[in-house]
Amino acid sequence: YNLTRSCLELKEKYHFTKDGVHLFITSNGELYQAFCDMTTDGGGWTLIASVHENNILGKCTTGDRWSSQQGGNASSPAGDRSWSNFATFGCTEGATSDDLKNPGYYDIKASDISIWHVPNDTPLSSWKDAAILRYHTKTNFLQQYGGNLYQLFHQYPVEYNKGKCPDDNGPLSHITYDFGSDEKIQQLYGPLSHNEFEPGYVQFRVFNNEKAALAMCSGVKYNGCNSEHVCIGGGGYFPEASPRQCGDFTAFDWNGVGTHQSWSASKEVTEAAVLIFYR
Ligand code: KO2
Ligand code: CA
Ligand code: CA
Repeated sequence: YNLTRSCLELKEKYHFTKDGVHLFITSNGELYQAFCDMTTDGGGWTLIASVHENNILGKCTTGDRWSSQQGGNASSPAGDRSWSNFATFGCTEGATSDDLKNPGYYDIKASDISIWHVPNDTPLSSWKDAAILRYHTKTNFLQQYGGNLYQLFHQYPVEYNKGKCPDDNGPLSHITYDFGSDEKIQQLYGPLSHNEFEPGYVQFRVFNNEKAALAMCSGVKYNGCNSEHVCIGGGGYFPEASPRQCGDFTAFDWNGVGTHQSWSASKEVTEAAVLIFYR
């Protein structure tokens, strides 16, 4: 068959029905492989990224590709800019052991996203069964923001001091659960965070009290302004107790790593990669 640009195209043109890894081509002719979820809600989902926390105690250090690998510093307010550039990294089979960003992130024109929270180091064949949460949007919201996250984040830059909480927080969509529930999301984050969010959504580019920018609140709509304990990815500067909130999983460890006390998230969510699919 001729190479396609997404799992959706592969499904529609060639009727693939099983989950697995396939070869794709971008509009410029770049080849890459990606995992397809061909079963959830009719399938056609392309895995384009994963956000993985390799060391929650490393504050914007090596491995913090979705925030900054250069330390927390006001002189790099947008950090490594991975949300809005053409850099790619990682590989599909390593999506639960390191960060992944493939060319589909910017090349595919999509309508919706699907998210799986998968325990670190889970092998590909077990991702779906091992996931602690799986959900997707069905609102076609991405169409309004250029068809992918690359375009969305050009409209809503992930950069310190580009806006304030909550007035300048970015787009959101309602989600449908494929595995999990609102209650499960509540359980995963710290008790003090519960007063600040509403489960059942995914939201992009939110600010916190100190005007630090966070990229994605996965599973929740953030109403409060201490989003650094729940939302992931971000710019390169988080003023509060700098650099303690800087990193891919920002300040999930504010009251201890995995303690689930006060603002700290559970060990379960702190040690699970966030896999992002387009359709
Ligand atoms: C706390 O005790 C504290 O945390 C706040 C953070 C949470 O994101 O902004 C402030 O730093 C505050 O000064 C204090 O350190 O307050 C409900 C209050 C929590 O962790
Ligand atoms: Ca990382
Ligand atoms: Ca705070």
